Amino acid sequence: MQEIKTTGGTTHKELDAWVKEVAAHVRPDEVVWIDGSDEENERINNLLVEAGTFTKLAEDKKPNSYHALSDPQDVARVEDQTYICSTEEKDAGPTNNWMDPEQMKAKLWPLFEGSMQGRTMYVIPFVMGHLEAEDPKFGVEITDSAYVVASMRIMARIGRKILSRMEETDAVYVKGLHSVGAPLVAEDGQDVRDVPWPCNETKYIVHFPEELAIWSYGSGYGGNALLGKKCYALRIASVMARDEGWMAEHMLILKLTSPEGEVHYIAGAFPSACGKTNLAMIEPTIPGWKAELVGDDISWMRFGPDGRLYAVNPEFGLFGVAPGTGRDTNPVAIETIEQGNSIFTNVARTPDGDVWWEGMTQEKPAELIDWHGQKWTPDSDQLSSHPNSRFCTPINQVPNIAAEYEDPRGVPISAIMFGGRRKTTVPLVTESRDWQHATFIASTLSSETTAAATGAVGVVRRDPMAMLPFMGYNASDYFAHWLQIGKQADAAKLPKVFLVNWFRRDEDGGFLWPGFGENSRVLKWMVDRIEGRVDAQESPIGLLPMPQDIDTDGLDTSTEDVTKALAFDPEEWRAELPLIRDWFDKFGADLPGALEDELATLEQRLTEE
Ligand code: GTP
Ligand code: SPV
Ligand code: MN
Repeated sequence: MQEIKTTGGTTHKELDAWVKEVAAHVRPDEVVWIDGSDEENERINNLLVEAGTFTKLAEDKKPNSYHALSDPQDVARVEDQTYICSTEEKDAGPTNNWMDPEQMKAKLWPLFEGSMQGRTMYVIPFVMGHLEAEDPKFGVEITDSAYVVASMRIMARIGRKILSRMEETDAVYVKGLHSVGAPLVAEDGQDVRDVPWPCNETKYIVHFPEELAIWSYGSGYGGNALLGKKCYALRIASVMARDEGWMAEHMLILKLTSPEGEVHYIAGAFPSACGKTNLAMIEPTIPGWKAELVGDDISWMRFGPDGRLYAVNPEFGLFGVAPGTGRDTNPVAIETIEQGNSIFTNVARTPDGDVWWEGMTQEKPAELIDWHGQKWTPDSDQLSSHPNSRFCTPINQVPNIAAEYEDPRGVPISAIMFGGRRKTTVPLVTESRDWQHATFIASTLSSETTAAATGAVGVVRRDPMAMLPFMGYNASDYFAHWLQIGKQADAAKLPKVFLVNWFRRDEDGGFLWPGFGENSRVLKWMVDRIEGRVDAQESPIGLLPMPQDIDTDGLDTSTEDVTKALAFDPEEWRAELPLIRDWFDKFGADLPGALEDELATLEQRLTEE
């Protein structure tokens, strides 16, 4: 067999063998091991500019930053093509697509055959979480996409330093294999011209949790292609967490300091495009409160020696929804991206080499190149940017990043929020009665679907723990794991758990609650509850704030709207019961009895109301 030209390599024998085996099958022109250096990054970015994938933004607008437009068919996660291939179907559970692992490989391995012809095969060593962690979680992504290399460099700790540690410890690692599925040689041997965003109509995002492997084919989009993120840090890691007694969750992590100097770390689970990044970067509107960012998307939590739950953000960058991000809504994000070193995908470009998207400024620019690459003016009846367009930016550029982000031990969590987009029914804030009730609330979390995944937008679906698309195993077992975490701990040391909804609407469709920085008022109430400063009122769905305990000083929203946002309406909740019942029916006898009990209690309380 002919040797394939290779730059770099490894002394990790098993890794070396795997890379060679893959290379022989996908048949790239060359193999390049990614070292993570600045020179290498410059080379990759230049390649992407030459290929037409990247347009460099003006240095005086966004230094060292690039604009990319995807194929219009490759803009979001493909949940219907995402699989958990555990050996037993039961281990994938009723919420995941499943196929027998051998059958899936028999289907996919031929797709990968020759799939990298005419391209470079990159090998990216990475670690999710800290390299200095007690048990660092390594991964290697093989990819034929330079865009993925450039993005992974921002989103994860990658390169030579990671690989050296893997070699020293002969580390176990997650094997990520990714191809855009667009070889540059046709079946008849003719050369194929490359396009700026190669991808394939056929897409598969496949996880083999028992083998710590991920195979992703056909897409270049973030969550489908940056395998350290959702595929590893949530789907595969949730399986590791189940087995090792910790938690891998779809949560932001926020450090909050009250005017009295009390520090609380709060985690929050919201489905995709429902407000995690914005809340993680909140600029409180109430005087004296300080917020700092620890994480905006993923939280790995385990018990510390003091019996509290500690959270780590395993990521290195932010992959944020662009539309709606503006100086008035999320000034911290704007300050972060202004420092540059970022990739902007499927947003609009301005004539002077900057980017723009809906919600960045109140006033629309006179002229843009839209996300289809077409001329756009404010008269256009189309959006300039795709609703799931994204900024990808280094986390260390966040001006108010908490110093604890760097601490491999993580931060002790005082409260966990669950939230979603609900036009009706779900009040602004509700506190759970205890961990079992919290698990019930989380397991029945619901939200209107968004553009972060392909498919219909705005449809209410259950999204337990905001993890529906990210659980790497059976949801019933996942609920049982949550209940078990509660049993393991001293109840007094467990985080308090809250349900929130920033998205309730009035009859005219307007938001009842202004959201964004004003959400600090709700955070303040949570801290008051944690500190035992205020009482709450019992209701069938949990504990509700006394109206006077939500600080509305200086709030530019009518008392009537605030009251409506906070209201618990028994009628609406009675209408919710059959939906929750339907959802639980999916799990049959596997559903933990404790959750069944909680639903029975809710039904009973709502009937008595
Ligand atoms: P993923 O990165 O996909 O997981 O999304 P996310 O949960 O990080 O959501 P993000 O913070 O990016 O917000 C998604 C959209 O919701 C953006 O368009 C925001 O402008 C909007 N949004 C965020 N917070 C609020 C809020 O408090 N109120 C309202 N009305 N909109 C919000
Ligand atoms: C999400 O969809 O939840 C995201 C973007 O954060 S992605 O990385 O594509 O999953
Ligand atoms: Mn986000």
